[in-house]
Amino acid sequence: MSNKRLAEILEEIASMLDLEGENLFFEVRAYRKAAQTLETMQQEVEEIFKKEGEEGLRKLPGVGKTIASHIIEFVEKGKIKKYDELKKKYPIDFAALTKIQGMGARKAFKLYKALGVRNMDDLRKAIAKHRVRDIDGFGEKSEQDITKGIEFLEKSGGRQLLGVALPVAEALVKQLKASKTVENAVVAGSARRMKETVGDLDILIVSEDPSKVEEAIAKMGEVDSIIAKGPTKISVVLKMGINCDFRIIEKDSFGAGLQYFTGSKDHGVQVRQIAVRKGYSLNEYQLSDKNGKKIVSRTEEEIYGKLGLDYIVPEMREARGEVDLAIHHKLPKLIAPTDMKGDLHTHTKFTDGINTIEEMAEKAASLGYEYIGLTDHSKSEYQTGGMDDKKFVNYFAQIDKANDKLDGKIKVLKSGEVDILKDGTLDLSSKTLDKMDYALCSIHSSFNLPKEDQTKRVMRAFESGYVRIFGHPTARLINQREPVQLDLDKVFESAKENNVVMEINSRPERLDLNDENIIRARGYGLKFAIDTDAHQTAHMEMMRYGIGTAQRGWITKGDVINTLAIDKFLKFLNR
Ligand code: DGT
Ligand code: CA
Ligand code: CA
Ligand code: ZN
Repeated sequence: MSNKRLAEILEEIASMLDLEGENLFFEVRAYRKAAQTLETMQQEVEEIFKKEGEEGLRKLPGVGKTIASHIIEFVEKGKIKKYDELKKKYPIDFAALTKIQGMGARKAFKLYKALGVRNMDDLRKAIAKHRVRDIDGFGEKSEQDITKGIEFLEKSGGRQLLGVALPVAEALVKQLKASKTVENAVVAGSARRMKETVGDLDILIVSEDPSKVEEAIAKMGEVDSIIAKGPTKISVVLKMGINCDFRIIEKDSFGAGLQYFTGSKDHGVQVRQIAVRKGYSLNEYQLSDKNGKKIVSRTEEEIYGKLGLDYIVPEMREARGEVDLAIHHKLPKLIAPTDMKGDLHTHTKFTDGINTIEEMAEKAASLGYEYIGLTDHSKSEYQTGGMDDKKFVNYFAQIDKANDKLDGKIKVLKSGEVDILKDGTLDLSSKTLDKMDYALCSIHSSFNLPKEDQTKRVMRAFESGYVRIFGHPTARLINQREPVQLDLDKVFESAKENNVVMEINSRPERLDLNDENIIRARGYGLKFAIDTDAHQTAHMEMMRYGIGTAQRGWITKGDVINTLAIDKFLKFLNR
């Protein structure tokens, strides 16, 4: 039995009643409110009912006589008559269809009435026959939008890249904070944990006037439409294609709310278990003692502290052992953005970048770096204008010139992004490779080799002794291309033997290595380079995504080579 399923059912009843008619407005709202209560509650309603009966249920916010009777029906019989009856009239898979960007229950119902569309399969068929464009209120553009929405869902499971979602979340927060009715607004959920993809955004709002907040939300340009609203939660579809849940909380519950809605769910469960072991209880409002009296609620730090835990940063909250470390005061001190002293993977006009050497160097200097490594492509990447050995001679000469001009402001390092060819040889001569301060080597072709061959290819490259950094090691593109098949244990072992550093590529579609593979690589004692793979100056600001990913992999400053000051870094290279 799950609150979640029941919440879905109540939400669906609300949608169906909404379709039944305007006069049911208050009923619709009541169902939505109850659905919200259930969705975020920790205690199972079944448990409440067994202990306290109907009376216990009716104490829940938004649960009146009718809804309590539905809950009881569901607990006792596993179904709800009212739902089943409505469902006969609306045999539509609302949950699936409304995941499509811009598709609400109303539109789904129109599709059903006009074309008999009940589910995704039906919709796909109707789209293929171009029947949607002829329905009143749809049209060709709307048909195309639905097609795009379905494609996005299929490719990504509906999850958006962090690098796309987080800036939108931050823009929303900024606008909300500027609004008079909002005291505070912060990003929570997976975006705050810097997870590589985001299912939906979660934003917490402190305000005493929810109805004004709703107005402020509706006005924001990023918002497509409001899909559900109540006094504590407003859900919207964003134009970007994913949803955003805004939770309105009281200032006094801010810490408890933030801890709860940051997740992850599993981390939250573990933290609440600690509370229970101490005879306390923790929910989204407060940490309470056994008499239900509040202990703390205002900040996350206080909550972790009163539970005897060190503060755990959001990036680590994935139930991977961090709670245990926090109990024993053994959490690692994670890398911070200010630790970075250089970027080791960047491109210029010499291949497929758009800025000059000097422009890239100036940008790096403005970020406070001591060095920047230029890694333009080798010749096999011909579509990028990849350079042969001869062209690299000129490239390095231009870097020397730039260094003279920069006069110590920042050091430009000579490198190249050298293709690891299909057979594991490198794309440039050893003469060229010897002139580099370091070589960053990557796979850009033959992505589909069988695991054994792919692994051998990489190991052969490592054994050449020239690979200093292994660029975007699995070559995956999130939502676009699967990682190459590698026996990572063998690759990591070989990397350790041959002093190869693993890259954490900060580009939002790469984030390669990912958090889990970082943890694995750390187990082999490997070092990391966190780079942006910038193809223009602005890309250098994407370092934050690489750092977030590194933090999710429990990386410390000492694990990362480009946190070394320039002299130490050069020494490291010459080791
Ligand atoms: P996402 O949206 O799939 O990228 O991942 P999250 O982590 O943002 O998940 P979401 O949006 O469903 O919920 C936001 C946070 O709210 C989640 O990280 C923890 C909390 N939360 C949501 N539902 C539950 C629940 O049923 N139980 C518990 N303990 N926490 C929940
Ligand atoms: Ca979320
Ligand atoms: Ca959410
Ligand atoms: Zn690159």
